[in-house]
Amino acid sequence: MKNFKIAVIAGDGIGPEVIRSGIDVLNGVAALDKTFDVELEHFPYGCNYYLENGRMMPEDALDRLKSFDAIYLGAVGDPRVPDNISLGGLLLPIRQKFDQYINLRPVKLLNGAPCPLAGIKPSDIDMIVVRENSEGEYANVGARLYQNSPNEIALQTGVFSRRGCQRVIRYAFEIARRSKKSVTSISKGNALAYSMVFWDQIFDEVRRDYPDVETHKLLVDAAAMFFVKDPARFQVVVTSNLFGDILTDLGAAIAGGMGLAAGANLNPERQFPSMFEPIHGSAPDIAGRSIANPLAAIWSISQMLDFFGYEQWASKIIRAIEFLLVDKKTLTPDLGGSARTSDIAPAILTALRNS
Ligand code: GGG
Repeated sequence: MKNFKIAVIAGDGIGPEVIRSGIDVLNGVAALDKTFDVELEHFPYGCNYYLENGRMMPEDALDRLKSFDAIYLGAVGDPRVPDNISLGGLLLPIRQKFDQYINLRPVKLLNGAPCPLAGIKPSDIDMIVVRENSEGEYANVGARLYQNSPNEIALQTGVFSRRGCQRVIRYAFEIARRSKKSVTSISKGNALAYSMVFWDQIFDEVRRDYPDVETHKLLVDAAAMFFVKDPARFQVVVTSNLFGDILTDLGAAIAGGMGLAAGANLNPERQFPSMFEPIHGSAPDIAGRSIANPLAAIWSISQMLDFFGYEQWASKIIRAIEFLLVDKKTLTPDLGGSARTSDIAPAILTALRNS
């Protein structure tokens, strides 16, 4: 029997509620599969931890997390804590220190999911966004000078290394080659003459190794427009940290909402644990009301199982989510239903048992 050790950081706001549903699905799948088991350890890191201890997680947190097979993260953010502290004290250091340089975010309109765009069918929105996840605009290099004076200056530098750009672009090409899809690189070389011209150059270099893969290049502003006007043109998308963050929220908006958007932070070499999360934040306005939609958290369990090599369970979970969306009987209020958060995992497990 294979045993997977999962570190759970439920985090803030609706994080603990949605993570509970994801864990129920994971345990349920393990019970149905019978060839693997999961061992969970909960870590109380997040904004409450910060308010008590002055930091988002203890100094040795990364050492503690290092030996796990995966990290399952809920949400980070609390109105009582500045956003740069909550993100910069937990999510970003985990991604960077564990070299989770790939952020895989599916933007896929499932059958039954709401779409605000007219005349769109599910097959028109089916892309995978490969976001650079370890450097770029989120490297957090910069300075504040002459603070609180009229001459005050803030500097924020992007970090784009040859190795960092090459490996994420190559990863996108490998997905595209395997799945016989096109790759679209999204950058902003016309305005960002150092970082993004460099990104474009690396993209051109890497694509020479993949003559079999159709490629496209777009400026990020045009890409944002096409996400809305013609999402069918995108299949595999590769882009920088900041652009990927923004475009995948737009992607969520066209593909069912934030309650259906999942992300995998991968260290493909498996030298460190990878981390799986719903991409939404902590939604403090609805926390504790049992109305949060846990489908994104459940989708991220599908990504975790896929990464562990259980591709069939990964697809079955997506089909079970799709069943709930089409059936409409067990959906949370954001999707037009009246189910509670805790109703969703049992419905997913019933759909899995019937599949
Ligand atoms: N689900 C984790 C979470 O709370 N994410 C909020 C966020 O601000 N994420 C930014 C990012 O993914 O870079």
